[in-house]
Amino acid sequence: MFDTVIHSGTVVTASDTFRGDIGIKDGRIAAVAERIEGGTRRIDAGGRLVLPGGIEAHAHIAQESSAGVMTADDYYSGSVSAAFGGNSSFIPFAGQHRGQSVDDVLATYDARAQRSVLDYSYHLIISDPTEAVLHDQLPRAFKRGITSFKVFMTYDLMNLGDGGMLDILTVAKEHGAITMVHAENNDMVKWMNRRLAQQNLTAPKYHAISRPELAEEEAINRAISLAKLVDAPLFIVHVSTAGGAAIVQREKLAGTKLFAETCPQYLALTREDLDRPGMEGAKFMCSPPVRDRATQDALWRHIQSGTFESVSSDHAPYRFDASGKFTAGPDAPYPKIANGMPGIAARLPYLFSEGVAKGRITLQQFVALSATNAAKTFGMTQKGSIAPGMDADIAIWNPDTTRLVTLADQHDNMDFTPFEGMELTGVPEVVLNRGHVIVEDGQLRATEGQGRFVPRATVDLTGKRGYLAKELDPAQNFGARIAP
Ligand code: DUC
Ligand code: ZN
Ligand code: ZN
Repeated sequence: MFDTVIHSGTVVTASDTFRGDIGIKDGRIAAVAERIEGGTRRIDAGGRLVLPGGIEAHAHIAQESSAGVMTADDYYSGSVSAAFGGNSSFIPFAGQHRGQSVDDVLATYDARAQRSVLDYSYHLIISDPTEAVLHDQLPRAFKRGITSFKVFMTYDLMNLGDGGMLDILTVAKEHGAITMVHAENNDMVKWMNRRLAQQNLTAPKYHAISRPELAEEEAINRAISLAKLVDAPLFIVHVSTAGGAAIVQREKLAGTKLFAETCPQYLALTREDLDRPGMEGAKFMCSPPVRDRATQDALWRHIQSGTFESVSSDHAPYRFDASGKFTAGPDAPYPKIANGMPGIAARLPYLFSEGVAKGRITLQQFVALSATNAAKTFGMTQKGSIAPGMDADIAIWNPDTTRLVTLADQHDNMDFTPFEGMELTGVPEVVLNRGHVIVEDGQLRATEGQGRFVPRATVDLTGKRGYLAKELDPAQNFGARIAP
């Protein structure tokens, strides 16, 4: 009766570890039991860990930056790379640039995503919150199950300003969507850029200097205040500072409707990497920038103690050539070098190795950080766990194999990986998406376009008390109606 049975493995969910078999039928998990006989196909997971397939909740795929630079990965190469990294689904961004309608943006990404081998959705980046966008186009996007947005507090062409953010937060809240934010203070960064330029300090390493920790901390604090004013859920992406993480921790304790992630690069790299010879440092430029060892330690402590829902890759693949980093020339000053680095295949192997294999986090935490929490936060209700009725999105890991990271193992369209040469323990050997084996024996088994769009549910705010500003409380504000 089963299409596939995965047997003899150690099954891990965000709450349990147990010896068990999994029966798969029509793309779903039909049974989990001590022993399951039969199956058209039987996969021996002896000596292996059977985990929910990863959900990559932060990736830039087939996306043009505000400066017009296209990522090297499209929905085929990006999803293939993610699959080799132990992921069964992903949620890249669909980016609105100013003047574009959300309907047109989504039509463009729908066409691009036809090539995906993984199930997918999009977070919708809003840079132009016109009345038509807010009250007509966004509600249409919610209706088709796009229940998360990203907004920017930095970059002149993306930054919404505080009023624009309040508008987006309010509309998102009305529809049960979550607003994600890139939190860096734009004016602090621009001021730093001017001071550095006056001294001709334009090498890649000055990118890290130009975006101070305080710029992130100030913006995280402000973003949370804006979200609290209208009691809207907020997700802080790519937290890179100890101070920023501490603010998130404090506000979670207060019951704020707040979620956050950090990324492997903030755990693995430091600003010294931007000081490699020649222009090599450009490979390590991302925003916010990588920091220092003390920050790495602090971020690990926040991972261990629950400040972050997820560790995401922020895969932003700009090649080390004129198509990516160097569209403004091989010696471009840092403000004109595309910032972002690849990492969609390395995210989970890095987190497993540095987290689980080194005893920093439990297997349960690994599963929560890699899949379960993203499924809950972003409304992928069929994914992120191993239980009857869920999609058969599964990754079978060999926890003992050690290998060195190579570019070839990333299976992306990049010409470098910032994790090159790192020794990592733990390899996702077999990956399934909705019951189809997509990676096995180091080979791709998927066919282009087999991934499906996943309509998502509204954000799960269970256990988040929220905040009622006095001035928005009709009982205290003379009856004014300000936000839903
Ligand atoms: N923000 C991201 O989330 N990714 C790449 C660059 C950026 O600014
Ligand atoms: Zn960002
Ligand atoms: Zn990003």
